[in-house]
Amino acid sequence: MRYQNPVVKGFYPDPSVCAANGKSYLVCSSFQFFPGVPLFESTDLVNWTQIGHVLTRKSQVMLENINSSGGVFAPTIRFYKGRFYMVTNNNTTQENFYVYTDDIYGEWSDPIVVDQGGIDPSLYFEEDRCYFISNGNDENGKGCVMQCEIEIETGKKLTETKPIWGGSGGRYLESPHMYSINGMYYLMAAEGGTEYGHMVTYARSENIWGPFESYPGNPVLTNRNKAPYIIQGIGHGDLIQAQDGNWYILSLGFRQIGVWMPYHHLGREVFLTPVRFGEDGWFRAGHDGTCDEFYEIPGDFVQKEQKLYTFENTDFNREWCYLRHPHMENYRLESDKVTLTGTDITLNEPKSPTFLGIRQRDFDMELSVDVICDAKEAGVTAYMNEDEHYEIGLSKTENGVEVFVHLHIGDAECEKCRIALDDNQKVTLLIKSDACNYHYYVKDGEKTVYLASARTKYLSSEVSGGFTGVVLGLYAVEGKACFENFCCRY
Ligand code: 6LW
Repeated sequence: MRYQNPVVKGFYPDPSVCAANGKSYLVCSSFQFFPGVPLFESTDLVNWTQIGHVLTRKSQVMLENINSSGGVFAPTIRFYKGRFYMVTNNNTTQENFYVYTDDIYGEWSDPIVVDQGGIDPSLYFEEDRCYFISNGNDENGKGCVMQCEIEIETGKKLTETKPIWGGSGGRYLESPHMYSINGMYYLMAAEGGTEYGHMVTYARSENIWGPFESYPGNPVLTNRNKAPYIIQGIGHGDLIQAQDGNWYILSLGFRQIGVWMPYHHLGREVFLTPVRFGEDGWFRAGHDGTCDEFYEIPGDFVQKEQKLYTFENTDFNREWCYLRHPHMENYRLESDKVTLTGTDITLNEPKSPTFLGIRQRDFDMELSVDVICDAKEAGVTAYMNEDEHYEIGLSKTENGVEVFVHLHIGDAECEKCRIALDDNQKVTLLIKSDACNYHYYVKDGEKTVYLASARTKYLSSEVSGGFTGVVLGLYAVEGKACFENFCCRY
């Protein structure tokens, strides 16, 4: 069957995947967004359906007043003896912790903290032993993969933490995962940093503590030399065997815009690359070690893509998210309607404004929503973080309602337009986007009135920094607003 990358679109970075009960499960990082760690299910590794989140209770994850792109870093999901484990790093508290569940559709446990530093923790189970792996530095301060054995019931370390592999020479050795395949241990990792130089590398050993021999063809997967090519940043992968015995890497990557000095604003997404083991026991990935947009793979399935997102066909506990820990008394979520009560917290603050977000999944999009505004400000934001975001919104004034388009780009703030509306009971706000621009409109009776445009470039990771991507948020500040007929079409 032919499929197209990315297989999960929009800001779903740092994928990790495991097989269980004839299906595959995938998790992603979530940073300052709540609930934490989106969770997906698949039967073919190409079609992924979100089934929920792992960190659904505030008590499982500290997000209070955390910085943007802090909070929940790259997770790993593993399945051992009927139990799922998700291990991650809260980068703000600098803690590595895991939670577990026996019911993938149910709640997960409270966190169990492991006293080993570094980011990108992973677990490897073998004969009732559990190895805890993360990135770190050796005694000379050089990046390396660190490992200890833990007691899985308590998280207690059973051995010292030891460096086991120093990588292939790239910077930012991250995302280590251990596998046992045909009697050998394979240790796969990311190097190069999570941007244009990103890559997947690996090493193998007969012993879980090493010494590890680097794959002579490292990096096994990278798009760093592929140009001009829309898919970049391929790295941070997890290896998985499909039910038919074939191997794949699920990794992050991003879709760049432009060729020279490119940029990307949708965040890091999930890409699937076929892997082949050679007679020599080394594996190779993709097309000469690169990830392509299209692949033909065995299997009788069709790649389906959801093109339409409405209140009715989504679930507030699945596709939608909040910033940090939301104050739920400010959200009234009904099957066809959302009422938000805005506080005095604005989108410019690294706090929890009244904000209900859904990832932007593609460049070309048409979003419309009807808003009844009884607030100082309410509307839709294309939100990268508190420093970079664009709004189309309504303001309730003494004389009625005004519509505005507001851009916030670092230290530059700009109101592109503000217009008093005649018919101001229920107003339809409209955004049309392509790769390079957002175009803003309001429906005034039967007429669609163009308001302003703004470049996607200034919401990109290259401008904003950090690890997130654009999330489309319904929001309100000081007062109530009701949103109906939400419709986001790709
Ligand atoms: C993550 C690191 C990385 O923990 O970015 O892509 C960091 N790699 O491995 C945040 O996503």
